[in-house]
Amino acid sequence: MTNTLFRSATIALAGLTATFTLSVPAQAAAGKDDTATPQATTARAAVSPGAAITRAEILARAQTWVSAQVPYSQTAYYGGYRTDCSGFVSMALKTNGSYWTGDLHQIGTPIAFTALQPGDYMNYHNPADPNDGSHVVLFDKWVGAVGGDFWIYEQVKPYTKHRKWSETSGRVLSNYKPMRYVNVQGGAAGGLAAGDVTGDGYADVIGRHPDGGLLLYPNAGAGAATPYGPNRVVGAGWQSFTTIRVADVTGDNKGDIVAVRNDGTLWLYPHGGDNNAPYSSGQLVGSGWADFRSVSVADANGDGKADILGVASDGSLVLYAHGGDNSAPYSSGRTVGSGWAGFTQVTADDVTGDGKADLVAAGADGSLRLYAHTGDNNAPYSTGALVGSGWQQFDRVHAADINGDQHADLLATRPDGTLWRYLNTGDNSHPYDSGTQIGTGWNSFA
Ligand SMILES: [Ca+2]
Ligand SMILES: [Ca+2]
Ligand SMILES: [Ca+2]
Ligand SMILES: [Ca+2]
Repeated sequence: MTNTLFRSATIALAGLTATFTLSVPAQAAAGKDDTATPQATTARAAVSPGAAITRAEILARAQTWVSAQVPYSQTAYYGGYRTDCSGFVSMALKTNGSYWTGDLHQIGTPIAFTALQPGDYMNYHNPADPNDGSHVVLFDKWVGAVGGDFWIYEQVKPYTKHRKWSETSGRVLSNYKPMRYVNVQGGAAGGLAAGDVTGDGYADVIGRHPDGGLLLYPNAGAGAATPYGPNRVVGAGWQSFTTIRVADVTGDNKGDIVAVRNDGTLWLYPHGGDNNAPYSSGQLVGSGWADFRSVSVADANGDGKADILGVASDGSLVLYAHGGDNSAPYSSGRTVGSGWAGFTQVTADDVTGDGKADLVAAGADGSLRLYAHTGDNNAPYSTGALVGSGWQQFDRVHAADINGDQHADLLATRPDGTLWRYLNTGDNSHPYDSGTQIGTGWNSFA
């Protein structure tokens, strides 16, 4: 059953294989990945850090150069940034001007290698001869265990790459200093999920602490001004999962957990029936999921069982409809869209109230778009309607029905840890109200 899943991921990876085969001889044969722009001989404009930026936005910006296949050059510019390794990282961080490997440390805090999170960077500057080996890469995520192989974005010849560190050559990892951009805000996206765990029709929240502890915040129910108050611990050891989502997979109206582990395996933890200890055992239901940039779980086709909508690295939107068998629900996927890599947030739930999940996506420019289900399960998402702006201030956005009217609301966190609720007004052309802060301290989940 997992073969089809694996094949789907392999297809996407095959594209990467073809591109880095071209690049390796060009940039690594001499053991020099890249060369920095010499500061002493080149007049440089003043540079400074940019505004606060979320990790999701950094990665989305990096992806735009991958998608555009921006050619490597130390003298050319693209979108205002120099098209070498350090200009690329400057672009992703949205700094004012292009830094080089010799001063990128001025806008970063040194961190431990094992502390790397999406959007951090690894800088190697060789002061003796900046043209000899100096390079900088943007950290994406771990391939498997923390501290092992990892995915990077980087600007190399012939053009921008998204690949694993193991797919480079001639590099010495110890030369690279892990850094955290001074203006990066907020946590990684995977450790927060919203969905009705308890089966009362009101969406609850699941949060995962970096130490692996899993907390359930049951929704206080009808009319609650602050629905997420007291919590309880419902699990431990969840730190190996990169993405945790809650939706009813099994069709019993109680939210199950669908989670992607850092080795790319997909796991289903069905709600066992006890709301105090709902997720006691999980089952392996897929592999090859590390390739997905985002994974949303919601009932797309209205059969009462949650499906998966994944955005692959190449920006394609892939729908894995629940096949009916709860022991192997997601055996085959099909592409139902393209160009989704540019969104910083993608979340799915039934916004319009027709029983079929819609997609809500935020762009790096802060625009919020609603892709309402067309009603055609073969082509469920066609065009997005602009339904909001300013959403770049949120590092996580989740669609879920908070107030029990069967129209999905939005739950969002800001990098400062505040939690915000945007209630669905019922008007599908302007579905969300102006938002209310309903909590603090939510940046502790990552
Ligand atoms: Ca509930
Ligand atoms: Ca269930
Ligand atoms: Ca379904
Ligand atoms: Ca609602």
